[in-house]
Amino acid sequence: MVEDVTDLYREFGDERVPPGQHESSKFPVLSKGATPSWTRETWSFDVWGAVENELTLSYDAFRDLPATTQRQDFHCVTGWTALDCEFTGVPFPAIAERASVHDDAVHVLFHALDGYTTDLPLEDCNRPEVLFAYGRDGEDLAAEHGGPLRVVTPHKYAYKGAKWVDGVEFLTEPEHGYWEERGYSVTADPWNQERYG
Ligand SMILES: Nc1nc2c(c(=O)[nH]1)N[C@H]1C(S)=C(S)[C@@H](COP(=O)(O)O)O[C@H]1N2
Ligand SMILES: [Mo]
Repeated sequence: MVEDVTDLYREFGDERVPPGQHESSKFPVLSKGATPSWTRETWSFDVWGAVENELTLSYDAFRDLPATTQRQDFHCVTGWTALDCEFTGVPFPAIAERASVHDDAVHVLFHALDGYTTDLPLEDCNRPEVLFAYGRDGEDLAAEHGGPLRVVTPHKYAYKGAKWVDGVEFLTEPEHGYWEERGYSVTADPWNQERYG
């Protein structure tokens, strides 16, 4: 069953396609560098920082977690929006709950295999539409789009969605990721055009 969450824009604005964005019929690839390699045997998903239970999940253990499939929109800060993307994966709140996040955690830093990082306030992550996604349109996520695992953030510009994600760090003070250190917005609300910090 596919859950349609494309109406989440109503929380943020009147238009499904945020201001200054144009609808793209394609789903382009945007990476700061090369697609990293990985192996199923050595890959692990780690959760650490301000948590009661640090997690290390193997590829198979991650794929065994309860998953959901959602229809979502995808907004790149460079101006294109891809509507109706179908992602399958594990919601952020399920991971946070499993790790038992400390009460004083306020921020999250995502880590990826290519060295990319991105950060968000915890309250912006703790929503069911933020997925650790391993599937798109019924197939395993393509390597260039972040396979084996990526984050998707339909309520934020897509640079918040780390491709090749393999780690999540819970923080008691904000720390900034790759683009955020280079002047991009920490909160990145597309309907408020929060492109730059
Ligand atoms: N690890 C990693 N994640 C990343 C990036 C990256 O360079 N490395 N680029 C970001 C940007 S700017 C965008 S728009 C989306 C693009 O996702 P796509 O290539 O699947 O369209 O991934 C985001 N996640
Ligand atoms: Mo982007």
